[in-house]
Amino acid sequence: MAEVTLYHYPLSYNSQIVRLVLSEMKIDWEGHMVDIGPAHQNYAPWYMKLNEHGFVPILKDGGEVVSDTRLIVRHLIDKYPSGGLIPEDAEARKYVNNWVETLLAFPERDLTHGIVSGMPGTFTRADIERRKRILRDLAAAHPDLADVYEAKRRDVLKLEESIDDPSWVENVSFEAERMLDHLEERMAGREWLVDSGYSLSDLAWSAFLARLEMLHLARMWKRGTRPSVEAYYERLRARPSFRAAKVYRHNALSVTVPSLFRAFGIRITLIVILIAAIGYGIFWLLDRFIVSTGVF
Ligand SMILES: N[C@@H](CCC(=O)N[C@@H](CS)C(=O)NCC(=O)O)C(=O)O
Repeated sequence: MAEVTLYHYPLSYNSQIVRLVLSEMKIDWEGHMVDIGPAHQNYAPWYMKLNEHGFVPILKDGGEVVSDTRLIVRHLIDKYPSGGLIPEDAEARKYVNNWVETLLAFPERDLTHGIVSGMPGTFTRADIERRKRILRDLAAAHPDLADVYEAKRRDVLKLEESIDDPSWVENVSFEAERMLDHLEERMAGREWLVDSGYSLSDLAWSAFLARLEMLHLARMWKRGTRPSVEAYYERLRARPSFRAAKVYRHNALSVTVPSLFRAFGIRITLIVILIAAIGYGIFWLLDRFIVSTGVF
């Protein structure tokens, strides 16, 4: 049995960063999936007792429990051979740490939830209402954890406020563009961000770029927009850790559908999927045969 257990979720940006670190550092680990999708297993009392913020990832290493991605990465690098992820040179180390801090501080959650529109956007908003209800019920059912659940409910309200503010979501996308401009400039004629080779900052960028691609924002660097970033991302994608850590998924359904089953049961999930498929089908037919033939 591995010493290290990671409580994580396949689609979580922070979990992906830690999985990349574990893979690059060749650390043997065991995964415990905590469904932060509609099943909200991260709100379970046992989990909130491990991490009162109800976030993934959490790392258990022997008897030690470490929460927060920054601290988890630090813990792993301090305890195990880093495999060159941290450069020896002080100047390069500072540069690497700055990017890692920036990429970890980026409000990825606001972008991921705020950018979706149409039917997925409607589901996202409905799920936020459901989260508030679940947290209120859990606070009533577990008085010993009432404060923790109330704090988590405030966190959900903050997320709701952010994604309901189009100018905030626009600012966050703009910030991503600005960071990509820096990256484009830096990567011109370089293989990795620092001369000593692939580092923790490249690792963090690979999770960030994969997230943008999953949000259908790869146009930010494709088709000649930022050619150095495009070539750099290809190199990042080619690393064995990128595949091993399952950083990019072309389709999130393999994760979200089981989560829907867990949350609502098979029958209701199948009915919802059927209604959504019919809705999309009608839209597709209208678009293809009526709008494009000029009837409207
Ligand atoms: N400060 C935390 C943030 C982690 C975080 O935002 N995790 C997200 C997934 S990437 C999460 O658990 N979301 C569930 C929720 O908001 O309820 C860290 O660095 O680990």
